[in-house]
Order: sequence, then structure tokens, then C-alpha cells
Amino acid sequence: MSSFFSDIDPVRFDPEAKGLAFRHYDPDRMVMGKSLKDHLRFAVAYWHSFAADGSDPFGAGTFGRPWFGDTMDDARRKADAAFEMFAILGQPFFCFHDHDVRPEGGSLAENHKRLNEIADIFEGKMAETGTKLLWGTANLFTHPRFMSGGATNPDPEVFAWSASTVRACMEVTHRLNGENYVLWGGREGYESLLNTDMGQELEHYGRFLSMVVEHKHKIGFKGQILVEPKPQEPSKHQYDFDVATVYGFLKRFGLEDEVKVNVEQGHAILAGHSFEHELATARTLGILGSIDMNRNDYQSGWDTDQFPNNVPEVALAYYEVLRAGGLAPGGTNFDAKLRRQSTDPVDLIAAHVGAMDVCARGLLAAAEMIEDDALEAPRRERYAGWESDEAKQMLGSSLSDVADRAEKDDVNPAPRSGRQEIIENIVNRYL
Ligand code: XUL
Ligand code: CO
Repeated sequence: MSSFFSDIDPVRFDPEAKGLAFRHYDPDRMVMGKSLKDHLRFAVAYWHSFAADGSDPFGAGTFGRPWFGDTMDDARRKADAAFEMFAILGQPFFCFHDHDVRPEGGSLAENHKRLNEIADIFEGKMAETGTKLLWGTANLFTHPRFMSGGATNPDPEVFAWSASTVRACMEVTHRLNGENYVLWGGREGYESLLNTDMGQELEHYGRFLSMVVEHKHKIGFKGQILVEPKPQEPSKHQYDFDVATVYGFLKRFGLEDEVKVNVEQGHAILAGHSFEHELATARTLGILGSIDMNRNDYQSGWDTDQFPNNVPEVALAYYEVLRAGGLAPGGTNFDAKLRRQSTDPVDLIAAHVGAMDVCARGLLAAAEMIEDDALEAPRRERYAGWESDEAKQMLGSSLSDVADRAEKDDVNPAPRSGRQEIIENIVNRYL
């Protein structure tokens, strides 16, 4: 067993504690008929916590973990450290890409063999500890073969390689009882329109996603298939730009009842939206699947993947989640990484503990607003005019019928306040 976190005790809920403790996240606390643990369904992202090395475009890695290397022994040591951390945090879910958990082999067959060997280890540790898999995914973006995309690569052999990789990852996710399978198309997009056939790439992408859905049914995988929108980075333009774009794409290929979205805070900000806008869009369209919780820096303009620490923002995000009926079978995956100067084991634990507390505070505030009808009462009042039969009838009639009625009654509506500041003041009482 790895002793990477050996001097760190399991973290408990203790609002009065001086050291490392949950001050707000009491997993068993009941809110709106469910425990906080079941509402939030926290997951650790294997890539950021155990594979990231702290490098940035200007500097080398700073983390120097004892499992860094490209042998299967390193991969086993990494798995030991990961499950050690899950125990300290109270057995959250976890998420992984194939590339995070096993070293790259020289062929598809070798990659799949290695992935399955690590999955055997995960299977044993999951049965022992109770940690579950929120989702699995394939990394179709790091290796140079994917530099022009996976499913949208101009080279059909890369399309084929991607199909084999995704099939292996889906089947491992299924074997580990993963509750979702995610596709994030970081390289499914373009660098330059000058050398890109966008129409053909979109066709291929649609077909690829349809194949994934067909395979899900073929193997009896009951989890959700999720696409994770992001507008750019690493590609200049990604086809899954934001939730609305993904919905249009799903409609086009007839997949809107089969595929949902995994919405990430930082990606929403990169797309020029707020997190709650993206969540509200997904809720309204009926495709909210899961969330990647993190925080983007508002000045830098790139995807910084910091741990969340802004309670007002997180509260509005969970407000949308609760309005959508909750996250399950999705969850709250911390797609977040340590700053490169945070090099100690305890930094990794503290980052998750703080983030779990921030999410708990946000969810508690959101639940209270819902239970008090604090936002829905004024919202209902604002739209109350639409409750009348006359108003409802308009929606079933023609433009001329509505226009004739407006002219006959000589309607002349007076502006009514939207009361934004009053409602913002109401929200502030809950934070
Ligand atoms: C990249 C990102 C990915 C996905 C999984 O920005 O968010 O880590 O969550 O591939
Ligand atoms: Co993500």
C-alpha cells in the first residue's frame, strides 16, 4: 500500500475543528428529502489529481509524485495512492480517462490489455472500499495521432483507432458499473478553416456518436452517455461549443433522447456564458446529465481548472440543478487541479475538502431558496398574466387572430418592473 498520504487522517465533519475538517459538508445531513452526499455525489478526477505534474506552457512539472513514470508498476502505485485519498475524503466517486490510469502501449491491443489490468485492480479496490465510478472516458486528445481530431480526423485510420479506444473504455466503464460515459471532444474541431471540411467532419462526428449509442445498447450499458461542451482550447474552435450548440447537433442526428451533457463551470465561462446559464439551458432542454465543478480565472481567458471557492456562484449553479430534479445518475466531478506551487500531499486533500464545503454551502443555500419559494414566487407573479385563458389561447391561434384581438381591444400594456435588484437582495439573504 502506498504511504503517500500516510500522516493524514480521514476527514470528518466538524464545524469547530482547528485542522483539516468539513465545516459545512455533513454527508448525512438531510435536505429536501435527500442526504447531502446523495445530492452532491462528489467525484475525484483521476487526471488532475494523480496524472497532472504541475507543468505549464513555460515550465516543467513541479509535483514529482512517486508514481510518475511509464511502467505498469507506476500505474499500480498511482491506483494505491488514489484509493488512499478516496478513503481520506470519505469514498467519493471517481472519474478517469484510459490515459490517466495506464501507460501508453505500442498498439491498440497493448493499450486495452493494460487498461483491463488496471480495471481489475479498480474492481477489487472498489468492492473493498465502496468507492464508485461516476464516469469513464477515452482520451482522444493527448497522443500526437489525435492532433487533427479523433472522430473528426481527416485520416480514417484515426477514426478507426478512436472507435477501438472508445469501445474499450465503454466496456471497462460498464464492467466497473460506471453510472455515465463521457465524451469530451477537445480536438473535435479545427485550427484553420482553410484546410478543414467542416461539413464532412460534422457528419463523421454525428455518425461516431450514433455508433457509441448503438454500442451502449448492444452491451446493455444502462448509464448515461454525456457530451461535455467546450468552445475552444485545445482546438481553436470546438464543435461542441456550448450546451445549445450540442443540443442542435444531437437533434440533427436524432440523439436528443439518448445523449445528455456534462456541463463544466470553466467551459461555460470560456463560451462567454455563466455556469448557471449553461445549466439552465440544459435543464430547459431536458439534457442536464452531470457537472464538472471547477472555477476559471476571470482575467486570464484560458481554462485554469481551479477548485471552486465562490459560494454565490456555486449556489446559483445548484439552484438550477435542484430545479432540474437533481444530478443522479450524474454527480459533481471536481475537474480541478492544484496550482503548480501547491506541491504537498496535504494540498491535494485540502483542495478537495474546501471544494466540497463550498459546494455544500451552495447547495444548502439553493435548497433554502427553493423551500422558501424565494425566487419562484416573484417569478410566478411576473408571468401570472399567462395564466388567463385568453392569454393561453393566443399560443394556439394565428398571428392574424392575435393581432386582430390586440387591435379590437386596443391593448396598450404599461411597462412593469422586473425587480432585479429586489430579487438580488433576496438571494443575498441566503448566502
Ligand atoms: C478538458 C476537460 C476534460 C473532460 C474529460 O477541459 O474538461 O478533462 O472533463 O475529458
Ligand atoms: Co471537464
